Amino acid sequence: APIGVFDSGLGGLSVLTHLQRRLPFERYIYLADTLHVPYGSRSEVQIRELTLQAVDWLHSQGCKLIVIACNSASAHGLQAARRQYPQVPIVGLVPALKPAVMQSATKQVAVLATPATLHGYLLNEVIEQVAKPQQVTVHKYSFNSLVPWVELGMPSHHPAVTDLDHLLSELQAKKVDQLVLGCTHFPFFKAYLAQRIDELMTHQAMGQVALIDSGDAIAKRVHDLLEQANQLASHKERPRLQFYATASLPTTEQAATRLLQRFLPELG
Ligand code: DGN
Repeated sequence: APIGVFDSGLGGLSVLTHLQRRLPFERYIYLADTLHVPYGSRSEVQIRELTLQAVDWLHSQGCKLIVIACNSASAHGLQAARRQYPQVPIVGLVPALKPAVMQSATKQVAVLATPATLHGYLLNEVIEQVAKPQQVTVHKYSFNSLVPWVELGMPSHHPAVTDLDHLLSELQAKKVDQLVLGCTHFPFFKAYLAQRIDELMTHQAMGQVALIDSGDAIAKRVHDLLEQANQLASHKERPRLQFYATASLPTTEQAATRLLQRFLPELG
């Protein structure tokens, strides 16, 4: 049986890549809700409804496990989805704040995510339980330009580039040394950020900033769950990947291909 992977758009492809690396024998069904992307600025009720619809569809396709590869959808739809489908393991994403808190020397960390994730209960619980006791300050950032930039396949001239540069100057001013990429769209610009940080460091305009995402931890979690349930594929299942989108925009397929070819080797 396949593993279902769902995101509001193409961001979840960053998670899919980690899954495919760790679990290369598995078959995957990827669902991008391109009709409704972006989720980040929608209401909690809308996000929950859309997430339930997506999980429902993946469930109807016979998925043995479902990954909600979107922090925004997990923040507002994970609990409801688990209640609705108790018989299927459902894995959700939360910004990887824990490792950031543990590794921070300056005790200043930043989370870059959508407003929905930043307001959500899942993240704020981790802030209370992990960051507060360590006396680490968590700075929250959100830019509307970032998700649409990735959905377009990251063309080089886009307002998102200016926003990322603005973010870096903020991080420098606040002495942040850990940046959590709290949206599955964001690992795609890891390489750009790393290069800019290097340039700024050369000019002594900035200290080192570690870039942290949840992709590999999620893949490990999925592996462990399937292993425990004795459901790991024992040989290569075909087709390896079926890609579905809720709106057939001609640009979606092009953008997905571009992201996978051009930016995936850099995901790290
Ligand atoms: N990829 C989603 C996330 O991880 O939060 C957000 C994208 C969106 O729909 N705004």
